[in-house]
Amino acid sequence: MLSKKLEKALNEQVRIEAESSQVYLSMASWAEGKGLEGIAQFMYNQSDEERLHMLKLVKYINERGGHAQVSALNAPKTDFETFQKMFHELLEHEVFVSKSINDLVHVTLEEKDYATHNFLQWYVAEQIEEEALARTILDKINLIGNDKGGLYLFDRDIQQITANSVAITPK
Ligand code: OFO
Repeated sequence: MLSKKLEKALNEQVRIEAESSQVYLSMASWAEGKGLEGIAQFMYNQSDEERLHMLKLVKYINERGGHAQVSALNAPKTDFETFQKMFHELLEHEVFVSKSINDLVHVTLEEKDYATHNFLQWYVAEQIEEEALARTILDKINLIGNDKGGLYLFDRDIQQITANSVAITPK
């Protein structure tokens, strides 16, 4: 059985994962509108992944005798100026999510809930991969600069990349 404090903290993370899904959906839509098909597909995939992260938490909370809450979400921004800035925002967002997962892990230790501590290790590992992926992409963007051919290839290749495939893009 989850403590009330931990249940509340987990529900807060449900909201953050749901908002992450909306953030990336908004990025996907912006990119699609700019004709950046590969980037759009990458963001749609990210959005789907975040929804799965949310669902995994919802099911865990209910399985442990809590009540997973589906709450109102903050609206994401809709204009990202340039795709370069958009990927900077993606990294910033992932750093923010990593911090919130860390805080949540801290609560499990305070509450001495080692089952939830164990459950959250999956998220800890996922955040390391997602941050690494965002940094790898930003490195590529810096390499491309304003080269149009480079941008074409970037947009073509990025749709193959997911957080779990970051290892295929060594520096
Ligand atoms: Fe939910 O994985 Fe990143 O944000």
